[in-house]
Amino acid sequence: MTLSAPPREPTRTDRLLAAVGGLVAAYVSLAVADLVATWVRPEASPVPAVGGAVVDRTPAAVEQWAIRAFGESDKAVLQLGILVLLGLLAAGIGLLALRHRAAGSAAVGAFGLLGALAAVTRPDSDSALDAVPSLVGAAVGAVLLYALTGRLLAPGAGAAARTDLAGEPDRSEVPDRPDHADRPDHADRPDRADRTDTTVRSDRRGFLIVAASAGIAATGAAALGRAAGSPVAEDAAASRAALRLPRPAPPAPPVPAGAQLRVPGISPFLTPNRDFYRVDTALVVPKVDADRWRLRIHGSGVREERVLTLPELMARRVVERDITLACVSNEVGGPYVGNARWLGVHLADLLREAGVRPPSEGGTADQLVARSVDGMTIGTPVEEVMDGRDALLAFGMNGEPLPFTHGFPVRMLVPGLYGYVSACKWIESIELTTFDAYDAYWVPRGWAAEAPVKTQSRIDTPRPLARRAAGTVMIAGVAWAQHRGIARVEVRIDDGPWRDAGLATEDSRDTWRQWAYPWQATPGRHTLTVRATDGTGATQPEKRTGTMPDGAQGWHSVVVTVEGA
Ligand SMILES: Nc1nc2c(c(=O)[nH]1)N[C@H]1C(S)=C(S)[C@@H](COP(=O)(O)O)O[C@H]1N2
Ligand SMILES: [Mo]
Repeated sequence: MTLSAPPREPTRTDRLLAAVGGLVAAYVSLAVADLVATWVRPEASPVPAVGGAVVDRTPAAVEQWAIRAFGESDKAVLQLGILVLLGLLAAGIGLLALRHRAAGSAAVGAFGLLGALAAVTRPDSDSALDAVPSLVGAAVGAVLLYALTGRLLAPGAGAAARTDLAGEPDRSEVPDRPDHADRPDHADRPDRADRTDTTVRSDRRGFLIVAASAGIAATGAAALGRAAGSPVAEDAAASRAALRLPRPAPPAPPVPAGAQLRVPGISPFLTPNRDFYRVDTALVVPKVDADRWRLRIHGSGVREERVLTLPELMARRVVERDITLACVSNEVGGPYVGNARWLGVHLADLLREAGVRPPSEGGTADQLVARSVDGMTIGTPVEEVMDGRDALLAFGMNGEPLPFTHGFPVRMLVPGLYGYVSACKWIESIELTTFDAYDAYWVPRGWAAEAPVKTQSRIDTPRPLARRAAGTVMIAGVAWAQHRGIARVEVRIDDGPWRDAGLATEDSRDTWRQWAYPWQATPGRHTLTVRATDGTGATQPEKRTGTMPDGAQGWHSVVVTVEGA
């Protein structure tokens, strides 16, 4: 056989298989990387790492749109998007490998480097080890792709037939052009074909066997890895299970009985933890080991830098407070608000002990920047934190340690401020600085540096487009204006007069307040509208505005149909 035999043109089936080979190699790479990441650090797995890098570089407008369009599934959608894009690229790399075997593997390696780069440049990465999952995954993928395309690359059948040198065409060959007639009718002898590089033939059975076994092995290994769990996450889960919450002194009074109205469909006064909304940028929920957790307090006006452990924090005077938390991304009538009973310590006391004074007392720092283990930065006005309100470092939520999704082991909370400027989860440090000197995470993304909660009221029942029988229909919901309190809620039917709704007993001015209005419903389509007045006497403005830059406002209304008797 001579080397001058023209290589066989890849058939459509070869191309299809090459693309499949690219996909299998990518899948195996990711599964291996994910498995390695369970030992290194789950956040260092390539998809969340690249996803995190994408989130951080996403323009504010796109991020806003994503939150609006996909709500709390925005992260799932992003990861799915990355996987789809990766799938297309992987198929392309498979095709490239068919043209140039080494180039295909090099491309897989390049993606591995990209993943590794994303992992080590994440703000929560503190070790070059984070590059390992992507690199190991890519190495395995590159070798696999090389092996797979080796099964396909063939000067093979067509050329063989023409030159009558190669001997055995692949029996499974289905060329684009019908040239079966030219084929010598020889038996398949793969061993001989492998010996001379000019007689390489498409070994599709071998391809499928390698692809399937690699795919199954990777899936199995990944499943085992998941089942065994990440040692990192396990330590954290064990530390949470072992945590004994301290008792508040004095114990908080129970929620007043009248704070909870008996109206079906109304939001419960206390939101159960599993129903509490979740908004954050974390693609993998940080699992912090409480035994290793430390909080560092430093910066302008701090006499001496302090580092606290969780037992030290819990040994302080512990308070329990009901506080309603709201997200600035909550549209009028939206779901990103919840109310819980939090257990924690007063942040202002800690700051005073450290020597910090608020600006009104001549303090040098007007901004407190809380930083989380995953690199989030949240800027809060020092004045509000120290003005006597219950700004907390919280470790308990509705009677249990904070759930991982809500910031275990410790988060911040400042009644009256939106979460993005006050409620840092997985907190690890507090720096005293100025608004001039530092922009926290959301600020360059178009959100206001300071953002007190705007008064909002929401109709929980009836739901939009509900149908009800004529007669008494309870219209009910919640209203909130944290730290100012809710003084009045009014309801309007169509263009009628505003009528006072009944208010549930106030728990505290830092919590939302339920309201209800018994409506004598008449047949037809009706628009129900609500508005609230806060403790300062300010009534919600009618005009709706979007959430950017400092929170939505406007009246919430729903349209319902009342059926005749
Ligand atoms: N570390 C960290 N803390 C965070 C965020 C985040 O993305 N990362 N999001 C903030 C925002 S925008 C809100 S509204 C609240 C939401 O808290 P929840 O998820 O417990 O409801 O957390 C805040 N704390
Ligand atoms: Mo938020």
